[in-house]
Amino acid sequence: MSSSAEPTASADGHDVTYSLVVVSNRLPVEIDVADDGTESWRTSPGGLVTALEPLMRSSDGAWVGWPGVADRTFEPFENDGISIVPVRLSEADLEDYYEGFSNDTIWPLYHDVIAPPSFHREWWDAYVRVNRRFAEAAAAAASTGATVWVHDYQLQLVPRMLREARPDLVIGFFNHIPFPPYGIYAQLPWRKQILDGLLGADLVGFQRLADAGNFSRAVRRLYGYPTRGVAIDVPAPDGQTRRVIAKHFPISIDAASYEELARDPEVQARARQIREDLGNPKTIMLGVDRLDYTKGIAHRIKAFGELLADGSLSVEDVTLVQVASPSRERVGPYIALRDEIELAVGRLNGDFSTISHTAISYHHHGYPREEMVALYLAADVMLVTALRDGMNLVAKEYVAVRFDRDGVLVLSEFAGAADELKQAVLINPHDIDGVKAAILRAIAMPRPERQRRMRALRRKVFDNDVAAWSSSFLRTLTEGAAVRPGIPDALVGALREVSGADKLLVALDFDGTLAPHVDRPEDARAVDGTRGAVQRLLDLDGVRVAFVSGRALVSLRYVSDPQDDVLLTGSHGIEVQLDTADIQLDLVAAELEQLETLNRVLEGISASVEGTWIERKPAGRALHTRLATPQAGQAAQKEARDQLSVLIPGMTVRAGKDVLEFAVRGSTKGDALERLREYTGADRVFYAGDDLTDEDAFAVLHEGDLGLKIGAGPSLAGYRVRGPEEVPRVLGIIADIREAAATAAEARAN
Ligand code: GDG
Repeated sequence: MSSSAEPTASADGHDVTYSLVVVSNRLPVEIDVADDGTESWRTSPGGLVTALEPLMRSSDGAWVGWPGVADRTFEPFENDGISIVPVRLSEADLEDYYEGFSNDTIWPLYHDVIAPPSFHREWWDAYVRVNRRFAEAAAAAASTGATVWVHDYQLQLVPRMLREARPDLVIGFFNHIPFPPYGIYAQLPWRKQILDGLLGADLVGFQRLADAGNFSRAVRRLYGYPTRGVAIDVPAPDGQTRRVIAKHFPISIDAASYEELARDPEVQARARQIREDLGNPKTIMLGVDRLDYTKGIAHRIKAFGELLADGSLSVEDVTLVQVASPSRERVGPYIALRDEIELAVGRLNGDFSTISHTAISYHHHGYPREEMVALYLAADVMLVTALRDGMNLVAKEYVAVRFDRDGVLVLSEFAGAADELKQAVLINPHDIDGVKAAILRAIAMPRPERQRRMRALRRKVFDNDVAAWSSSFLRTLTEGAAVRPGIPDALVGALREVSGADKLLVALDFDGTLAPHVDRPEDARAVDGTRGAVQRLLDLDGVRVAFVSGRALVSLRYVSDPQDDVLLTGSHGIEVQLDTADIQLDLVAAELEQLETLNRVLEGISASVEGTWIERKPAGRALHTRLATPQAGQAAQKEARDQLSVLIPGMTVRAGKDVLEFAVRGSTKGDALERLREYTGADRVFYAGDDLTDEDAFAVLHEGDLGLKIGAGPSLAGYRVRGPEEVPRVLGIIADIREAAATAAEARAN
């Protein structure tokens, strides 16, 4: 029997399935061949992996993708706590699906046809074939009702293929590159098939608002489906309509880890060394790009060359460092681009470099991340001149690294990042005079202005980091997905297993699990049938029932009106009542003082924002914002976070639905469940819960335990039902099974 935190194994014990499956062209690992020929896997660090790691590591997540070597078959394996499902690509697949259709048809088409896209029918056939292979691998890896998140332009047909094979799945797609305006998109001979592929998803995510708008317009033009705001109503085979959401989710980086690297003394020493090695110029300008025609590298070189030629700048004072990391080196336009750029660099250096000063320090290789960060630290001016770019993470990395609040970002308005990073010096890279003026302005910018802009930029990047990005995408995806009513067969089987325990603990969250959510917390009541089902369990030998809540225990007792034998834990485990008449709790003097500060700050905020109120908890306070406007609610929450992070650093903060909870003592429902397990001596646990705080409890379940998630949303729990109305039946099934077993045992004894 599978525990809820473990992947499920089929009868033959081989096929393992997962409740969260990420699908991308490349896996987050690459093969490392040692001198003696032995091979091992190495994690390739990227923002996406970092963002999804916590979810993936919980071991019910898997990553499906190509491992980076052609014509090799690898069995699924685990690397660094992440389950990896490799998809095989042949050399021919690579040429036609990857280099051809993905990088020489879709890539240029989606980037404003900066280079002319090539249309070849055999490339399209390969794209369909390989997309199907990815879809099949994902379908085989996904457990019933799993969430599958497909990434990027190489896999646009996967959502539809997956939906056809597995209508039970919740499917999300994120496009990392732009989605073009209809006038350009319409050139694609397979324009209807691609849209249909994407419409197989429940949620289609884009970098910019404009991209999502272009997609919806294309759907309207080519299919005529009604769209309103972010919603598109797509006809479904059953004659109903299925709602697809198309919305922008600007991607970001793991900003804190970049800042941490930048604060490393060795990295800082390296930054100083770089400046010295360049001959201590007054200004270092930096460009970091994959060598790609979308990045506007030639435009930047042209502008710099003209500034040197007209005497506005001199190589004694200013050096441009250009990292152009090798990319797609077998694709035609990229071969031509490399020649073009290197010719321009060579010419410019020939014209302007001196023996002691090089105009452009050009590097056609990839560097370790530490070196990139040292370069960002050394750069006074960062040049991002993309002609079209989905987001451009380099711009965000530069900002994250500059904890000294210095440095100037020159940023193309055609990069997605420009939507958020408005305090950069924004440019139109096609306007060479404009670029030249921006460079001069950046070089001469007074320090207070540099600092003011950098502070604002940093706020943006740190507020929306990659973890915020992925959780916002997944939340939107899973909240939109409906969970079917009824008790799935697989759940009945799992209940049978868990009910076989000698000592069984049935631990139940209250709000959202036994009782539907209501506006006023004091009005919450368990659904009909709950009390009777709980009583049946209490009457059984070897079964204990506990309520596990985030509410203060008195409040839990009031709303749940529990039978005497029910064990209670409140305030996420800070308060307990285990077969005693009284609630147990202890706080030390320092914690009481912090509690007072907390109270004062929140009362100040709540008094000034209508629709917010404070809930008192024994070891903390919760700021509720449900009745405020979304903007005011968010602003109030942010204000509370900001003030309290300074006044009481290290305090536990927990975000729920329209509520922000602060606690002077960290404790989770996971802690509560551990304590209950120990107290009852249970050898198996059944836990049911509905929200994020219940995930802490699911995370501490053991092999053989059962986690039941109530409602939609990403979860570590292995099973799911629609809402509290199903829970009495689930409890009834446990009671039925144990009663039947007891009767059978009695019969045997007689
Ligand atoms: C696509 C979209 C979107 C580059 N050279 C080295 C190196 N890099 C790292 C950078 C950055 C990443 O590669 C490049 O990301 P970008 O966002 O700038 O651009 P694309 O590769 O085109 O990415 C883009 C992105 O997807 C995410 O959605 O933003 O618009 O085109 O992290 O630092 N890293 C190391 N050495 C190098 O030499 N270590």
